Amino acid sequence: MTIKAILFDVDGTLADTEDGHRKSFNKAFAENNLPWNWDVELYDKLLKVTGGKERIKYFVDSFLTGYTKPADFEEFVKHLHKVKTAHYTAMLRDGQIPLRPGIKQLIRDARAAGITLAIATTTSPENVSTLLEVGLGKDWADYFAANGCGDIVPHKKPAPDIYFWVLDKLTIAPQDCIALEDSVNGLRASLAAGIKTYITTNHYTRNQDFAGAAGVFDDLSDLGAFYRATGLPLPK
Ligand code: XBP
Ligand code: MG
Repeated sequence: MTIKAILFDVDGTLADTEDGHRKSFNKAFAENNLPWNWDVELYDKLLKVTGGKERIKYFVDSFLTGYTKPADFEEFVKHLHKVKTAHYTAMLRDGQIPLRPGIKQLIRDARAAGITLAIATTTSPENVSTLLEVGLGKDWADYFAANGCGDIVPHKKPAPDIYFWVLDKLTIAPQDCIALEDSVNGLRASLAAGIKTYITTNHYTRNQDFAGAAGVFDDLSDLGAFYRATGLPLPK
């Protein structure tokens, strides 16, 4: 297999973002006078559902008792999520969430080798652009031939929709790509789209079941090992 494209998940994969998301949700709740606080243990459970708005609704439906939803609940969730996104992107702009080890070099090496790069994530577009502008520079968008994110598809991961969207945009076959993911939800999405998938784990995903993955790494600090495992061309 000659790898023609690498499709990157964002949260947990390009950067260790989930605690930044968690703290930003909590700030949005506090500012809206909600006595909700997501600690690490609870957030681990809430990560079962991808997408920030979907996660808030899952929390309300499955973890709250005695809460009466306001009549405009959908709008309220959108508002909370907007406030959360403002806090999260401020953290990114402040440099609080760096790219994970090896990511910047992998992107540079793959680009130099003529491999197409793309984003396939559930997170919001402004989160992707801010993370990558800070991590890669103002010209970050030139690196990626497709930027699949947020609400552009009807079903978020573990549904394969975002991967199908990206494959379509790139007009490339799944057999010519690899995906880089960090979670079982991401893995289910990429495998369902027929894409060979490598995993880098993090605090929240370390103990998940990655059956079906082509390889599982703690991180990409040893890029040589990753290139040997994937068959990606080593830099000259
Ligand atoms: C990541 C997510 C995201 C973030 C929050 O999943 O589930 O929803 O937690 O982002 P994956 P938003 O890495 O599998 O794509 O609040 O912007 O939705
Ligand atoms: Mg992820």
